Amino acid sequence: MLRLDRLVLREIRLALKEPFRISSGIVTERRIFLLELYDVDGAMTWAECVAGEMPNYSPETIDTAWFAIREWLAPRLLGRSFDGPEVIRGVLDQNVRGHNMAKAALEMGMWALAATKEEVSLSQRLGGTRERIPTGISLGIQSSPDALVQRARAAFAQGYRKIKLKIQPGQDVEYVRAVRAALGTEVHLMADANSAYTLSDADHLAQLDAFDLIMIEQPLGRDDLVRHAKLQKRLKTRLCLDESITDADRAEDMIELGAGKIINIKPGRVGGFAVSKAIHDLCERHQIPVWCGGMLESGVGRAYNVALASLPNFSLPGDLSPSARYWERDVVIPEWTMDAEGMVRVPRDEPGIGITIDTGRVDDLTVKREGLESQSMATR
Ligand code: OSB
Ligand code: MG
Repeated sequence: MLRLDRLVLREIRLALKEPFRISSGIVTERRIFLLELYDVDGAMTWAECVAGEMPNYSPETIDTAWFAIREWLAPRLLGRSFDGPEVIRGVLDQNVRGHNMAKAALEMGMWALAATKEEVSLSQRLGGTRERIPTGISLGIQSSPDALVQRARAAFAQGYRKIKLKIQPGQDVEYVRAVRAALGTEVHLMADANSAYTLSDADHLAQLDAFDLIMIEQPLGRDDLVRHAKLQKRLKTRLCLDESITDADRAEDMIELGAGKIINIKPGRVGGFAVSKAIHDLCERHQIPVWCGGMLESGVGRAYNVALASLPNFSLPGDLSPSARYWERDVVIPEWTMDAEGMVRVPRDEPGIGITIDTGRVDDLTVKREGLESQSMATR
């Protein structure tokens, strides 16, 4: 049984080693939203809400998620008993539309709390089977093809199993061509446009077919499954959807319409683990590969993504880069690492999320903190 009696919300600031640019914006310092969840029996876990600083990827931001959790979502969980984490999404969804990342932070935290209490790893609690996950890197838009080639070379040398190149109109075909020419045909390359194109760019995007990409991620609008289906018919390269897949029904729509052939599952974007698992299972039945995307998480969020990516149909490398790719120093001990074969280890033998939070460091980095308690706690 789960019963949350206290939550602590925190914002910490963590500077990226290098600014990360995608077609819709740039981030230099992450505003990271961490949560502490305390069960009435004394168990606790840390969780992360992956909403961004700006609403350029999804409509949510760290500020809207904080508000949604405090005002609408946390009050539904605090002080109530639940049989297990499987039921949490339904409770959070009742008459609250959207706010998936806010819902996910709580829902995933409840899965971790359950794993902690049952003394099993989060990976095992989710039904994960893999012990190591192949890792990919997502390279932001660079100032020139040469600068991108340099970063792609370094990533390849480090052992990454997949290299994703962010693209946008004006910085696409020549950039991808340069990387393919420099690294050769062995390396697994893909491109991610974060919705920067329209269907009228179809002929232009078809030029990318020459570079044997494993996929092109989210070229068109997030609400645009129909046009993605039209675009897919004009491309040899498989489309992968990210922003468009906000729930399991959208995944079904994608499959039915032929709007894409691969799904990037980010548990925050779909509102948590229950829906992530549903999408994973649906795709497995339809032989659609899935992989786990990233949102420039701290090591806390990474633990959740790694656990999810240990499910069997996560058959392509995830955007699960090690801590040192993002930060001078992470907030978890040990930091996340990748071996020379480009694999990240799943902490399957440790209960819960499987890493320790450097609480002293988190305290030092905290710029905003708010405690929420169940009514019964507050009055006793
Ligand atoms: O589209 O996958 C994306 C980061 C922020 C917003 C959107 C995306 C990304 C990434 C980063 O690609 C992946 C990572 O966390 O390493
Ligand atoms: Mg993406």
